Amino acid sequence: MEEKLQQVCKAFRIEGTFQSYEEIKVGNVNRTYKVNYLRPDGKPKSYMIQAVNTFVFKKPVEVMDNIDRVTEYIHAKQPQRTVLHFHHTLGRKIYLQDENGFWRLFNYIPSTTYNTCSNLDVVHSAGEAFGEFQMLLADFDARQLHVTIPDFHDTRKRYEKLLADVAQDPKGLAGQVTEEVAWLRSVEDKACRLTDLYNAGQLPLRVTHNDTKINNVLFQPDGSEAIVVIDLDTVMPGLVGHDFGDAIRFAANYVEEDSPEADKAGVNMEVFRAFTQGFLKHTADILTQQEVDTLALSCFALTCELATRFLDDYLLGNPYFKIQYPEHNLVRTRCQIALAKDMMGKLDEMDAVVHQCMEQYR
Ligand code: GN1
Ligand code: MG
Repeated sequence: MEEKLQQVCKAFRIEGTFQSYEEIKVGNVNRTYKVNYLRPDGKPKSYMIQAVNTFVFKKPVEVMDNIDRVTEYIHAKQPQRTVLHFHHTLGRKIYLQDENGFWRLFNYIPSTTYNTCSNLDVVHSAGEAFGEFQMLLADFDARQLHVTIPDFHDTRKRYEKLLADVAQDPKGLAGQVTEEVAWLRSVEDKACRLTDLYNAGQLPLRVTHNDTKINNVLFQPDGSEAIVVIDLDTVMPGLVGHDFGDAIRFAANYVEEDSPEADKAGVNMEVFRAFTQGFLKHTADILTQQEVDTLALSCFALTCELATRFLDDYLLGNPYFKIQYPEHNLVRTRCQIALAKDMMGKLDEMDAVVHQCMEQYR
């Protein structure tokens, strides 16, 4: 690996001498490495290299094009803001495609990240960061972006795919998951309501991040202040509920998304409130009433949707999500289902918090 990473650095014209590297084990899709260099002036400098998963991102050049457009747009509006800086190859490309894969390289930003988080200041900042991202792109024409993963958050289609794969059962695993499938089916209409409302023309299409896990926000190394939103791979046209719902699914859960202790999963309402307050601070002015009214529901929708995705991947032999052990996707599924069940009982309470926070800003 070391040799490959050095080759990549060379292609991106990194100067100095290679010191060391480490794999950064975050993300369920791409592989990420931090490489440490000594610059010609003797100062240390680190870079991040990612091998983009081309099974997931079938058109990685379009992914990079979306990222480029969106970061340029934000940079033009707020030049002082930190953005990810992707290096260019000699051919002026921000990626390198070779026989080993699809590579990109960006500056390492000294920072801290969080997975589950009970520090409410951090959660509030994360909400602000994702809300601000949404707000800054509110006037960006979503049609300019490539749809890099078609139907990414089409919950109906995710259900259809799961049920088709349960029927086909290529690995003979469906018998193990009848309970999970039955529960997901029992809530299908509720889970798909966001998708249905969009299809009925009742929710506006926006530019969305689509992967708003709190660990996709970099924070100041020693504090709770957010620096920048990262992982723009799935920036695409989408619904505000996709960003809000996915963020809550991840950050407000008492346990990590793949916790084997599914019985401990559930929404921490304090975290929910802190994130919502942060998120609405920048978005209250741009959201439609229907969008506001469906924010709580979107959390349930996104949680069920991800459960169908994890379960489907399990049934297919895990071609999509990286796994650390054979049952990993099943464990993830169970944890998401447990969270969704808890959300069902808290929907009214969540909705009330959303409306209280809106009152604060309107
Ligand atoms: C994947 O790889 P990562 O962690 O950025 C996935 C998201 C899921 C998430 C669940 C392109 O994101 O949709 O919500 O795992 N990304 C893609 O942890 O499918
Ligand atoms: Mg991602």
